Amino acid sequence: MRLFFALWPPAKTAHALAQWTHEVSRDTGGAPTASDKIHLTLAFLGDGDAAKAQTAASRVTGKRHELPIERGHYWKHNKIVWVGPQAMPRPLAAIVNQLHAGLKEEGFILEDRPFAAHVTLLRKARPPGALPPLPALDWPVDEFVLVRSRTSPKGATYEWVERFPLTG
Ligand code: 2AM
Repeated sequence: MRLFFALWPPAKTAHALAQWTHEVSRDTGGAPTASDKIHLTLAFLGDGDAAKAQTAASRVTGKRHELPIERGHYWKHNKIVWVGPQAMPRPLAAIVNQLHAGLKEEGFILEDRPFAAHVTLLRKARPPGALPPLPALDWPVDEFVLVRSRTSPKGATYEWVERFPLTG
């Protein structure tokens, strides 16, 4: 069982991303993320105490904003195709910084590497040629969620533990 915090896109946005992924996969092969599992991870906690994570998250005061999905990219080191913003939106950086600081105060040990806002769409993909242009997408960030992930031979199932609305 693993816990993580994430942003979830509206269903329409997820479908558009899934369609784009399908197009990419004709070139690269690989395993696409199911539409309802498309997300952007804010913090990965691994196996931890959900109550402590909830305490940290409830202290975050963030502003609502839009997440621009402007670029697609391939990471050779883990063979994933992902999309994300060109630059980290300031309100999102503020949320991530507060969340990470709060989680550390609650005793979580987070990864040392700098946070990279990415939405994984294809795993085990071959390097793509040119990626097709991304569709126009709306991804309003009104809340973030604490998610419990259970892995089985069939893949991961996600269960939302709590939603944290942004009020600013
Ligand atoms: P990924 O998409 O780049 O694999 C649930 O596993 C989410 O947590 C995924 O979005 C995953 O990112 C992210 N994550 C970050 N660090 C992870 C780790 N060490 N193990 C598994 N997932 C991790």
